[in-house]
Amino acid sequence: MRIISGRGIADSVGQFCVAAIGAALAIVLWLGCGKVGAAGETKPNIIILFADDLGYGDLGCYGHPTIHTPNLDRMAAEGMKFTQFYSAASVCTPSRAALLTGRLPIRSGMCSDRRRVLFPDSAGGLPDDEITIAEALHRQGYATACIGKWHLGHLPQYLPRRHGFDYYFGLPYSNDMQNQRRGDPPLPLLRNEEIIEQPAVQQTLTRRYTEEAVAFIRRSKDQPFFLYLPYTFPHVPLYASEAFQGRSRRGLYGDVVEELDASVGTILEVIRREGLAERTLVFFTSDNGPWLTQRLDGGSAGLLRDGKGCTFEGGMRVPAIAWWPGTIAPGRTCHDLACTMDLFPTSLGLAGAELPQDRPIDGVDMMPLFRGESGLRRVMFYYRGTRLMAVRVGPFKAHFYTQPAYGPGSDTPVPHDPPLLYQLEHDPSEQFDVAQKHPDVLAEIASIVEEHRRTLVPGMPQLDAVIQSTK
Ligand SMILES: [Ca+2]
Repeated sequence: MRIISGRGIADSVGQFCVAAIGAALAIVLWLGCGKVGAAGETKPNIIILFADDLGYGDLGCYGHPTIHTPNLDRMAAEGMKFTQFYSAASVCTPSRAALLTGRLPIRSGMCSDRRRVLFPDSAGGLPDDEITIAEALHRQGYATACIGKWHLGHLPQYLPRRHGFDYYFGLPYSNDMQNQRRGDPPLPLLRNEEIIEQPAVQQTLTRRYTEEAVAFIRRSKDQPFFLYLPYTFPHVPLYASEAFQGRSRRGLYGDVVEELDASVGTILEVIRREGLAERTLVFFTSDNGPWLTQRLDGGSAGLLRDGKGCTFEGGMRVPAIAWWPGTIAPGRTCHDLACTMDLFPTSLGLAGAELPQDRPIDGVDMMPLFRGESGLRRVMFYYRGTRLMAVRVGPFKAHFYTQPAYGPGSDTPVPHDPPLLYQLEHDPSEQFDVAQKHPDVLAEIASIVEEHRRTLVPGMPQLDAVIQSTK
C-alpha cells in the first residue's frame, strides 16, 4: 500500500524535515546507551501476535456468533479495532515476508506463480539483504525473539537468527507439511537452529509458544524488546490442548481459536503484571483469510467474499487489534485502510530507527491512526504470486483479474477489461460492479497501475528452487 499524494513539494520538505530530525535523533541515540530515547524515556516494547489462516469473521469482537474470544474482545475494548486492515498476500510465505520487511512480496522475490509458498524441499528463503523489523530493532538495542511458525526458509541460512532475532522457538514451516511422497521429514520443532522434537507434538504448540513468550518477556523486561509470535493455528491440521478440546460451541476450529484467545490473554496479563502495559504496543492480526475448502476445519471471512488463496476481500482483509494503554485510547474503531506492511515503519519509528533509504518501503507509520487521526487516502495492491490482480484506491477496488481460491475456475485467472469495480464501503461482499458509473475512478486507478508497473523492480524469485532431497 502507498499513500497517494498531490503535495509533491510539501512532501519533499516534509521528508527533508523528517530525515533531519531522524538524523539528529540517531546522533542522540548513538550518544546514549541504546536503551533510552532522546526524551529520556525507555523505548516501547513491541509485540506482534500473528494468527495463521484466521478469518475476518472468526472473533467475537468481529461478530462471530459462537466462538468465544473474551481476551481479544477485551484487547479491542481497551485498544483499537481495525475494520479495513489487510495482509499483503493471501497465503503464508509472501504475507510473512511483507510483514517483516514492510515491502510488497514481489520486491523481495518471496512470491511465485508456480509454488505459492515455501515447502520442506524448497531451496530458497528470505534474502539476506532484506531488512526485517527484528534486524532494525536489534540495532537499536532491542532483545528480539521469534516464537512460532517461521515459513521464510527452513535452511540454516534463512532461519530467524539470520534475520535479526536473538532467539527462535517454533516450526520452520506450516504444520500440514508432512507429505511423505514429496519426501518431507516428520514435522520438526526447533529451538534456535536445533531440532528438539520430531514430529512436533502439535497439541502442545499453542501452550508452549505462550510459555516461551512469557519467559522471553520476563527475561527481557529490563530492556526494550521485540516479540514476533506467529502462531501455528488455526491452520490445519487443527490441534487444541486437552484443556480446550470440546470447550467451544464451534467444534474443534472454535476450540483452537479459543486457545489462541487464552494465549493472548496470558501474554497481556503478564505485560500488565510486569508493569509494562504503558510502554508496550501489542498488535494482533492474521496472515491471510480463512481456508474455506477445509469446510468445518476452516474459518469464516464473515461478510467478505471468498477466503485464503485469492484476492477477493476474504483472502486478504483480516481482523486486527492494536493495544497500548495510555497511547491508544480505549474502545476505538479505525475504519481507515492499513496493512501488515505498516508494522515495519511503525516499529522502526517507535524504536528511533531510520527507515532504509535504499529501497521502496510500502508500509506507512500507523502512529497517526493510533492517535485517532484519520483520512489518508491509500492504495492497496492485491497480488496473487507475481500477478497484480486488483487495486484498491480509497473505497474503490478494481479487479483486473479474478480467480476463486479453490474449485471451478480456480486454475486460470479470468481477465476483466474494463476491470470490475466495487465500492467496498457500500459493498464489502463485492457483489455489484459499478464500473460504468465511475469512469473517472477507473482512469485514476489505471494511471496508478501504470506508475506502479513502471517503477517496480521485482526481486530474485525465491520460491521455485527445490533441493534434491530432504532425507
Ligand atoms: Ca496462512
